Amino acid sequence: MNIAELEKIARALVAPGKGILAADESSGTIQKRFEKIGVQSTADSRRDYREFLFRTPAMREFISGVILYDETIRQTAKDGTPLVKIIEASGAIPGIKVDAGTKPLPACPGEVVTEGLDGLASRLADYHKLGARFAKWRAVIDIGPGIPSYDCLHANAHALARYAALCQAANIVPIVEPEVLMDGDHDIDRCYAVTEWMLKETYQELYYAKVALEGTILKPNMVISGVKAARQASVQDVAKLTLKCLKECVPPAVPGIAFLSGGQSDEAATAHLDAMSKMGPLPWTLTFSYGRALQAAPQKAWSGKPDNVAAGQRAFAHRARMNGLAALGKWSPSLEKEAA
Ligand code: 5MM
Repeated sequence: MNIAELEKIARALVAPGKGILAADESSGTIQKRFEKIGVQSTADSRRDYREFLFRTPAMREFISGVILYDETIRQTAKDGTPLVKIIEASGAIPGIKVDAGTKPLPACPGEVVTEGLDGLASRLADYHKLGARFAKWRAVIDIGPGIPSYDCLHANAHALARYAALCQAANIVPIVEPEVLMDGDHDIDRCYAVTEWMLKETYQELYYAKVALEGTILKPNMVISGVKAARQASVQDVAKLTLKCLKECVPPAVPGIAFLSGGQSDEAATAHLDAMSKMGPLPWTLTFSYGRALQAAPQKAWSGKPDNVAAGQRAFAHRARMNGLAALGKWSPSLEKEAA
């Protein structure tokens, strides 16, 4: 493990005004996204879509890294150029999702654990050869009556730590993603309590697994009201409580925190990041690692039609720019009207 090299990559992923494009939808998830826009999900349609995203000129200015799915890291563009090379040519770092998704956690009704540790060391070595310099593993924690349980948080935190240690041994920066879902009708205080508990467990397990925090990135949820909660917390409250929770739990050795969007609207995800960035100085750099909040607009604009590729790229460039500004605390709602 080369900690200096890992730290260099981690810091590049959270370079000022840049963030991560989470384009690592598994086949099932991308199919659901494509169904919404009336596009059949095939290897070619997935390639065409991702190729135009990665060829968008705004990548150079606002995107530091791209998280890929196994299929995508091996795919070539229409002209035969590997998609990884297109990402590298934009100045961004290729990354790879290495978890194998969630499975029900025995004896814990309604709870899941993320799998994928078996054979991970050799998969990481292969991915490094294919160009990946960082990886991602997502743990999923649901809030509901009587859940989450300690068993669920512990099992998921332990798996995250095992994954992170294996990544570092392969000279790959682990993005540690413990996602507390925003589904449900819980209030923001309940989200705070569960997020704090999961982050405490995660950093404890990372310590036991001897993970060098300097060579990691945290990808957390924001502390936010459940989507079905009667009262939705304000942007300022989300920003204040998220930062309070992160300061309680995340050591300053971590170079950066790249939030997931989790189902927030595009503009809410941007507004929350911007509000937090304006509340600095902070011990770590804040940025985005959004999937839906970066891609919903370009998917809609494209809708699978070759003639709409330019419109799709404009929509992606706009969201990338809005979030790049938000990472610097320089966004304002009026900028949204400038959608190119
Ligand atoms: C892009 O979506 C990712 C892959 O999801 P599946 O494994 O279910 O296909 C997802 O892990 C994503 O990277 C994060 O959850 C952040 O995405 P959002 O949409 O929450 O910003």
